[in-house]
Amino acid sequence: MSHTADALRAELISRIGHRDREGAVAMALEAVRTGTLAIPALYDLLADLLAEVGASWSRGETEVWQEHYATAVVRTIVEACQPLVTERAGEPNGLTVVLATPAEEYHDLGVRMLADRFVLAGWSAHLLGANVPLEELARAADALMADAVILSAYTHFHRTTLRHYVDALRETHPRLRVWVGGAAFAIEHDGWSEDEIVTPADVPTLHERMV
Ligand code: B12
Repeated sequence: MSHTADALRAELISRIGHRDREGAVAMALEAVRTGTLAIPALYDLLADLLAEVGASWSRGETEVWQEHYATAVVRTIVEACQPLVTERAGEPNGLTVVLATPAEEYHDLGVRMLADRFVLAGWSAHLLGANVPLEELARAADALMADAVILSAYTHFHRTTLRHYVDALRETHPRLRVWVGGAAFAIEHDGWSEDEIVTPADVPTLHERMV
């Protein structure tokens, strides 16, 4: 992480610690507006920040409500970036992606950030959010004429559900590309092919895989 990002992360942690929600949001938006930090770099920083808050909870140094508070501030920052994402959207590539997490997976902040990364890369992105039943996802993919579906999982436990979603979609929608990612795949990819798993860094060039 760059020196600027390091300094901003430390300042954001401090503001969140002092319950200065408005200050934290203003500071993050200012960094993006002035070009100090690109939107994807801000999102990487925010993901790191939450991982740090989570680790601090594991060590018994942070309470659950404080973790929730930090998550709520981060979500506000991401939502507040919306007009800037629209302003900076990539040249439209004519492709549409639908993003969701599977049933019982409530960690959807990562996939929320990912939707913006797709917009910045020129895709039309439709976010369905967390805990989406397979049948509803399939209906959305049809209605929105999706070229690709992105599924996210934080915990290893949800990989079984993801496997079922991917296999089922492949059967009913053979022309749809289905990619998975998220913290559940951070350590190993057992049972998954390299072609099925993507990372945020892949997003700017994913359209090249659509041919
Ligand atoms: C916020 C949070 C919650 C919130 C989620 C709110 C929401 N709407 O997202 C709530 C309160 C709901 C929650 C609930 C639970 N949580 Co929780 N939670 C967290 C926390 C603090 C932050 C997670 C987060 O949003 N990170 C930031 C995002 C941006 O990171 P990310 O998801 O990894 O996404 C990045 C990349 O992975 C990538 N990405 C994500 N998806 C995808 C997909 C693709 C295709 C690609 C390319 C990339 C990609 O994009 C992002 C970077 O830009 C973590 C702490 C930690 N250490 O991370 C615990 C944590 C994840 N939770 C945990 C647990 C255990 C739970 C609960 C079981 C708690 C409980 N007992 O009820 C429940 C489970 C609920 C469920 N069934 O899903 C554990 C998971 C342990 C594990 N690995 O198995 C953690 C690690 C806490 C801990 N230290 O134990 N949680």
